[in-house]
Amino acid sequence: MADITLLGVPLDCGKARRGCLMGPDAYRVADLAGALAELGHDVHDAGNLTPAPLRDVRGPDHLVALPQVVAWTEALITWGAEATGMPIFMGGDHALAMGSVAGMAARAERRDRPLFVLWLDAHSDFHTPQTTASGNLHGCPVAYFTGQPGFDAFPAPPVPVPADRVCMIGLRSVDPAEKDALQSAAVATHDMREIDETGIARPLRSFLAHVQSAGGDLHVSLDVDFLDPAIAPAVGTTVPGGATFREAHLVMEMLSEAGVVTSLDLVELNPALDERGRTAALMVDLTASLMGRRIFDRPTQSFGG
Ligand code: 4U7
Ligand code: MN
Ligand code: MN
Ligand code: MN
Repeated sequence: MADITLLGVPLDCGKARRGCLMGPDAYRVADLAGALAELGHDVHDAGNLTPAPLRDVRGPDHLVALPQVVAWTEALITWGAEATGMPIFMGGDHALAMGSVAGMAARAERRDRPLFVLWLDAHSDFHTPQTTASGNLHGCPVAYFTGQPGFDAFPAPPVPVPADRVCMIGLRSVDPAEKDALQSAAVATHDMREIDETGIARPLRSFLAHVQSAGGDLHVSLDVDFLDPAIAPAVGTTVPGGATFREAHLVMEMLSEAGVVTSLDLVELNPALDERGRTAALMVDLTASLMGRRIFDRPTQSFGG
């Protein structure tokens, strides 16, 4: 059974529309801790993280809340590098993944294991401060933690994650600049067009085989907008055509059976946009599937590297 630490990260400055700061409490109200404890895990709620002191940092003028996002990134890297067991980062918007992933990469290096990242999102979040048109830093974390240039205002990621250890599933909104950048990067990108044709299990199975054969740690970053808005309305950036209820659960069940997941982000939940807590409840149920809730029991699976 896992030693799970829930960390609230009420970061709400990766974009203009507010609400994600209520995410950690929405997960507490939906009893994420209870759902995981019921599966036999040891669960500890570490409360909410506080950002580092604001520094006078400079960057392109159109960036939203740059000093604040830098301050959160610093605090997350410090916290993550020292974390033990299985951290679950309860967001907060996706800008928190700059620090959660960079921190987990630092921890993985200390354990002498390569860190892999599964990015479950409608968006590729591969902008740099120079390419983002919106100025919203929640659209930039993957470029940051893979060590793309242009993040001078930020602490350098202690251990950049090589792009070929990142797998994106669920894509259906990729901006032209991101498309260009992804073309010359080694990130594995699986859009909804591919999922429609091959099913969601195929790309996931081959990624999990890769992680298993490398003996890696796996960080999963779950953006609410990975899910179809019909089942997950509580997000500011809905894009139609997302993962269905069963596709999402299948991903979580396969991840659980692979036995490689070592940390998780739950991001972009905006409780102000929810309908009677249904999105928060779905995110809790998906996390429970990831942590071993089953229809019928199944053994740990080798996905054949
Ligand atoms: B999220 C966007 F333009 N690409 O840069 C941008 F479409 O964390 C969206 O995945 C970013 O929700 C979405 O603002 C960030 C936009
Ligand atoms: Mn995202
Ligand atoms: Mn998204
Ligand atoms: Mn979003």
